[in-house]
Amino acid sequence: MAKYEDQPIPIYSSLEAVYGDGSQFEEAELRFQNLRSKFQQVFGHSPEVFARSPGRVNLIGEHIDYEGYSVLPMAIRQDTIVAIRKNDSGKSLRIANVNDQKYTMCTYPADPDQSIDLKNHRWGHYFVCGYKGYFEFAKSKGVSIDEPVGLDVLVDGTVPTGSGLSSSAAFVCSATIAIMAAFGVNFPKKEIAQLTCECERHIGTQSGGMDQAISVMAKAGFAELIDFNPIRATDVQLPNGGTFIIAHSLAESQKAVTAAINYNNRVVECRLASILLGIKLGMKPQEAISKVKTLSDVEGLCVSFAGNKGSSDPVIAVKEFLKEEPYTAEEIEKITEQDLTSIFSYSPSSMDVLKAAKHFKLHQRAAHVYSEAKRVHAFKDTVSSNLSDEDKLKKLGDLMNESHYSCSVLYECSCSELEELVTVCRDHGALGARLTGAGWGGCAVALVNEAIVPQFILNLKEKFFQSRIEKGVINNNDLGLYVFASKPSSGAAIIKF
Ligand code: NG1
Ligand code: MG
Repeated sequence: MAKYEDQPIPIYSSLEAVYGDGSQFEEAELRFQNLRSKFQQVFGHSPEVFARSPGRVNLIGEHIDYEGYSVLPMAIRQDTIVAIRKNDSGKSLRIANVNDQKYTMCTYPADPDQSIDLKNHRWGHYFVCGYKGYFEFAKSKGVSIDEPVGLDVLVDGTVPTGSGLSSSAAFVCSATIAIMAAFGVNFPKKEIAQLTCECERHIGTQSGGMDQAISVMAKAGFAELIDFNPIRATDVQLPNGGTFIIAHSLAESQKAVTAAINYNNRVVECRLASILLGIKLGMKPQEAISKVKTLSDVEGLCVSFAGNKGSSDPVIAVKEFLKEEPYTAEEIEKITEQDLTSIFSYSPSSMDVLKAAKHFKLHQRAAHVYSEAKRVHAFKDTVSSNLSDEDKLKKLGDLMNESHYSCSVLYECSCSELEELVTVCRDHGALGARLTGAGWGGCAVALVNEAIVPQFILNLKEKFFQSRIEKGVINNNDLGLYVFASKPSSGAAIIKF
């Protein structure tokens, strides 16, 4: 049998196969019934096939996937389901949502070459990412494509948006897989993981590939160590006795809208840090600019430098060669001997970053990335060590706390609500707690002894959520959407009844 990542997306004919036979199945049954009847109502015919893909919680390894480093997420039960049918009569993509109050129907031409209007963000843009990406991929694979046909699409997502749980990847992956299923094609999971990552970049964030990789390749019961170049997933069996609790800070992070000052800004800072390190460690400026894309590209040079000082830690080189005070563009250009705008001229979203940035904190960003990359391996090694489960959990908690500190202080991707939430988690018995996903809002993940889970959730309610319920930020009845325990769930699937 082909290796797991070489297998295509599984096609199931029953919901039990996807959702098990517990409460998740019952909920899924209702969702699929609703999707069918609503599809009929909106489009006048029934859907042909469904695809689902889950959100994820990242346990450790934040903001390092786009630098080429391994990360360690697990899929969560919340997912996006896309119902689809080819629509030969029209030449348009009609994208509707079961939540039509919040997400009104979006219509686009059935044209794979259309450009996405990034200045006017609409929820349907994520579907078009999948549509464009699929055609680019199919072309590169030599799949023969008929005239582009229209598609009718209905979406039902339960991953909270703007929460660092990858609602966007759940949508992009389920959309792309649904489109493939509608065209009757399927590919190995690892290729779909790569393709969907590229798809999502059409939305203007320079994402790494973590979210799509875990959404496509997850296996129930396991977290996954995800490696890049090439994408690979290794099962990680978490120790017994610990539960991961996800809690929402209630600050929504609109990454697609704030990319130029947050997410993409950090991607640009990392690239500049890696170019400068390359130059300081002996590369010619032009050579560094053309060859060095990520901090992982210059890690070898940094480690050799550290080796002369009796260490193997690349952060030693960061301390030696990148000053702590923020760099101005002019200071960097003196070293690169080239204008920043010409270095990044290939990337419109990076040009937006340069326009918005006042300075660049290269030392801090590089120190975060190299130290976080190490923590991922320490996490994985702890899990597979001979320690007792109790000692493992304690060590994993410590690593999560260190990761949060680094995200907050060095990478500056936290916010006051997340700081408060993480503190409340730790004050009420969490072994470790950290922001998860891109940050600047969204969720925290806490590792908690199984025995205290109910009390822990009650404490969070009282100390973090109660005042927000009173202010009307959220409704008491919805609390379960904002704080919940999570088990590693399964990855993407196609469902055809
Ligand atoms: P979220 O915020 O969950 O969408 C983003 C990126 C990831 C990764 C994390 C930070 C996208 C689609 N995802 O996740 O690739 O870089 O931030 O670790 O942009
Ligand atoms: Mg996202």
